[in-house]
Amino acid sequence: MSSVPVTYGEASITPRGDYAHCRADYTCAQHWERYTADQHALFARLYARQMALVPGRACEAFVRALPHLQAHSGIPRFADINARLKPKTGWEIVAVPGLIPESAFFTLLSQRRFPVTVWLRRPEEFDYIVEPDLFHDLFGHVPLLFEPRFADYMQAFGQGGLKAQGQHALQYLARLYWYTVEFGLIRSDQGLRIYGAGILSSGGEVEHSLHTPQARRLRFNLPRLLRSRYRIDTFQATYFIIDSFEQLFEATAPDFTPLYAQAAAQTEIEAGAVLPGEVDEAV
Ligand code: HBI
Ligand code: FE
Repeated sequence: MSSVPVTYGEASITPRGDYAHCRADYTCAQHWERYTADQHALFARLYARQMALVPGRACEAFVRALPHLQAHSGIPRFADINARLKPKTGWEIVAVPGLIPESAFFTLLSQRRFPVTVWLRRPEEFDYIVEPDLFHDLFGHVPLLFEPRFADYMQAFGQGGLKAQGQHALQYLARLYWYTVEFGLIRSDQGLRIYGAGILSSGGEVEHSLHTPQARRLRFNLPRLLRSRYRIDTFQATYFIIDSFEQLFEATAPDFTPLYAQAAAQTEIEAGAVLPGEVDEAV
């Protein structure tokens, strides 16, 4: 399987990673025994950096699930995490060489199989990396797969993605993924919290997402979100806030066809743009 350019957000990236040995569904072996001591140490440093940031800023379900990763001292075996994850929500993580074509990605999500990249960033990429690597996927995405309602949403998203392909609507689903799974915020009794993996695995965006006055924070509004463009190479300029994972799951339950038609008939909204009459949510 050769590495073909993959759409990631609004960019097309020729992914890093060894695709020569992956299966037809793009899954491969983790080869945990091949990670070096330096890579385990780098992973542990990334983990420690985020653990100094996420308590009090990540949503409760994320913080509660982190111990299931057993990742504080280095890179965990995916099989060990699956032994705890599968009984909880029916999800399992599968190893992939890196970014995979959208159809393969959606297919895995629809089967409750989350693709986790096997390669880890280089030390010089400690602070920033564009492509999802092992740390982003494992630390950012896997904890919330232990949360039943979010786990249901992720499978529904995969099923929706398979349907969207026939309707040439992947760009809209990519925006939904971006503004929820990657960069979503959620209301809690203790205040605004983060559930987006792209924020939770980032050294700088945790603070930015909750506090910077430069960013827009809007109530989750699906028609508005589906028109909203975004950037993959800077902190986000707009965030959407949900009230609960139930709200997210229910909002995405109906047939999206009319929503796609509505989005296609209206102009796109630039990242960070303010529409007349729109007000930011109180943070
Ligand atoms: N592949 N491994 C992997 N991980 C992703 O997050 C991913 C992908 N392929 C496509 C993709 N994300 C985005 O285009 C989603 O919006 C579909
Ligand atoms: Fe991601």
